[in-house]
Amino acid sequence: PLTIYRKDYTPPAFLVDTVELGFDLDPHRTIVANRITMQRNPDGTNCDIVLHGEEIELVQLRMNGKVLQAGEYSIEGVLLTIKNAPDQVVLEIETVCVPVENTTLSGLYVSNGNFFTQCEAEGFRRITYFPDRPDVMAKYTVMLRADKATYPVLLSNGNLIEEGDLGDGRHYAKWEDPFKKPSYLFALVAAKLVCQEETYTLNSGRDVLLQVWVEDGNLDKTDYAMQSLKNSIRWDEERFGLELDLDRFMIVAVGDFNMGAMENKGLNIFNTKFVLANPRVATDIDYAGIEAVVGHEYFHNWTGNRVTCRDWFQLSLKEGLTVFRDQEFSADMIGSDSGRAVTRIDQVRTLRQAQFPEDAGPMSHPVRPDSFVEINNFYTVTVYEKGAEVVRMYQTLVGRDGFRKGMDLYFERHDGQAVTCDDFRAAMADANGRDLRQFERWYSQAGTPVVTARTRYDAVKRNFDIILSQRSNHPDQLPFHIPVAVGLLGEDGRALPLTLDGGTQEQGATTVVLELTEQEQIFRFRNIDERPTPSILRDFSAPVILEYDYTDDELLHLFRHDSDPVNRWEAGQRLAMARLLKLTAQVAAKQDKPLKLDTTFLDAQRALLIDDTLDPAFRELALILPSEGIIAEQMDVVDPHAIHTARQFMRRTIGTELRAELLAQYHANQTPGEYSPDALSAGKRALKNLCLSYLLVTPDAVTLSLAQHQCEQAGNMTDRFAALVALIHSGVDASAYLQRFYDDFSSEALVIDKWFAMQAATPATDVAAVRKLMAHPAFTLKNPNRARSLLFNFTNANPSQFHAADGSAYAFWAEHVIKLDAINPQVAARFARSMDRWRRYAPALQAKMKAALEQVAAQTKLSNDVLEVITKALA
Ligand code: B3K
Ligand code: ZN
Repeated sequence: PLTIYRKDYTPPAFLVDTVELGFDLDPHRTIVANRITMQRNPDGTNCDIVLHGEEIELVQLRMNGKVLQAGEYSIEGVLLTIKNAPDQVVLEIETVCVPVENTTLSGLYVSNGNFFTQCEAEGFRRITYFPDRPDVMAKYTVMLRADKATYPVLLSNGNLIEEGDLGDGRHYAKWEDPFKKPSYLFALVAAKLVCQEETYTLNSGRDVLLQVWVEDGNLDKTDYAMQSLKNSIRWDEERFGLELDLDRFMIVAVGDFNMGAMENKGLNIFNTKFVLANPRVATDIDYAGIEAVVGHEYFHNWTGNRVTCRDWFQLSLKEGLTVFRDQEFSADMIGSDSGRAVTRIDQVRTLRQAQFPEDAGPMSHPVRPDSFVEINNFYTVTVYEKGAEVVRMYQTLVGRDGFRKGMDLYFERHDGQAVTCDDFRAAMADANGRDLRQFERWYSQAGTPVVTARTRYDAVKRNFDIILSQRSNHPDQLPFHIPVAVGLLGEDGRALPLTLDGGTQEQGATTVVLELTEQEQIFRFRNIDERPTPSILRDFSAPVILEYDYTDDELLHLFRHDSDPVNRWEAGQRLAMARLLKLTAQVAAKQDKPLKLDTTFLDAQRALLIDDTLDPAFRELALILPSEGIIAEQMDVVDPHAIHTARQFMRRTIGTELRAELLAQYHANQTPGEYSPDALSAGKRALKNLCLSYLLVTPDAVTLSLAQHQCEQAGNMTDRFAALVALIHSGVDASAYLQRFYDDFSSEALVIDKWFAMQAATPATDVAAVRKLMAHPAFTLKNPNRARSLLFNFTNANPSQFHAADGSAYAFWAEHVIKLDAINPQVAARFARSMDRWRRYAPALQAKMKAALEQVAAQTKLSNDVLEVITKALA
């Protein structure tokens, strides 16, 4: 397959002014008429008209009114080329596609009998021939025609300008988008749907129509999405001065969708998972996901749509920035500092769980990649979440106000344009008078930098030095520009006021941001009366691995007193990790000595658990042990079974040693009364349910009946789900509860996904049990949510079974990568990545993983998507 390189970018030879699309929608044969007006690009370097097209049948092509004959154009692969075209061109293109056969869910497809589109990144070419690249921005008019009874709702981008009947049972709707956009933001929906709608008044006084479209029967699940949309609109006005530019904004939910949602101009299309919620079917995590994704897609309207990407290598320009914006939105919606910290800790967990491994594995790539085979493989945690960290670092370096100035300048310069990550960095630098040239390396250099800290205290001169150095695993990399936020704690736990030598911090500041730009630098704090405990990388101020030789006592001190909640949590994670690694080594060495957990650690956990001055949500996070995946990342040779045994031992010990306190907190954190997804209530439920899960590691009559009672009586999905998960993880027979859950929710697809997911992730579920679940009538590989819930959860969230010694789960993986690839290459390629870290496992497992990878590689009919992932894994 062909590799595309960033360095090969050339501007388009022709620019498009207007696009008029006509659709005669039929699931078996949709006819698309496309009229494009284009003109030669004065900045173009090539001279031919180049259009993309894929899986569509060309019926007729006319240029400036004249039908082009074979020979007057050429089609090679996905490219249609017209040589020697005049400077002004009107193209009229008629094509046919077959939506009902489109299982890739890219382009125009059918889901539950309704039509939807997904065009990012390169799906528009599956609808019509077009210069399908984001730097070609045009105005679109769209005419939709379809059977009225089957597809009563006809939607596209922008404003509805005309609708009516065509006779013969068909009707039409004409839509016009007043804004120029790249083709990847085109969308249409033709469906039988209903909507919740509302007129909303912007700060400026202008009224806009907001709609959330769902299938009939789901209108009782749209309130939270609508509320989140209104909150998003208000937040973007207040925080960034950005107003909704359309008179109408629509969200449409679809059950078959490759990702979370899509920011099509004025017509966001969403995975049902990120729209539908009521207390009966959705958990607190689902509610938080809806708020974040509704916000994310809405914020794209400015960061992505009004200002878009020049090419797909710049994807993080819109995604990193928009993730950062949705993170800030969610944090601001909670409001309190402690709530904000909880969202930050969640972000750090995601980075460590998913992004650090990606950056250390075969798919490692810079935030702005240099090459790809299939762009859909680069919608990654690196581009999204690390990209968001990169944006966050600007804010850390120039401050909140400085960041706003940078954003203002970015829009002032680039509204209506397709630009690059360099353009964004230049706006930040210029608006703040800062030199951010070195900062470019965050975009160009892959991998997670390691920052090592050493300290020395001079009691006579009262100086405390922090010596920071940086290194990377890539030999030829240059030093990064790293903001390292630091605080110092006195012996009594107080935050010491800081005087940094040569610094400009405010009088009395207790956190300062050190800027590490060289390989090694010394930072000196003056007037320090006692040897302090350093709190380094506060608020996780950079996406790095921090090495510092903390003693247990220092970590315990930080765990008790650090005023920075992220580092307070981090100290607990370090304490736990040290123990987990020791226990894992002991299990792996098969020593006869019984495993032991020290009382120091248990006492620290206990003290935190019962500290009512702390946010329940924070306590919950601080009590969760690092995941098996995160532990694996710390080991040179991964032994998943030893990790599992060690972690289970720790969980069991916490459960038994802290039994009384866990029970007390379980009862103290009940949330009686009507369900509310607010952060405080959700935090209480999270803590309560964590207590329950610890108590159920070794269940007894009392704890078992608590879980059973909660399962039977819970008034919301969060509690019911948590109780059932605790039961099935406890080892007792929970089949009756599982069956009851299934029966109660058999008509709620998203809940059935949970039913599959919770079973897939249970350590008792082996590959044979997964195969049995796949035979269940409710299972299908064709629906991405369903496939993810069972298959992905098994390979990614059930490591002790995925790595079964006989390699049977690897063979299962290979079989289903191949099966999924024949249906949906994007989903298959994601699934293929479960094997990314294969080289790190013990030799016996590694050999079996390699054999499974080779089995997939040997297939002749692989998609580019899967081929790229497998080739890189084996390289
Ligand atoms: N921009 C879309 C992702 C499109 C996926 C292409 N395979 C969702 C988002 O980030 O908002
Ligand atoms: Zn996005």
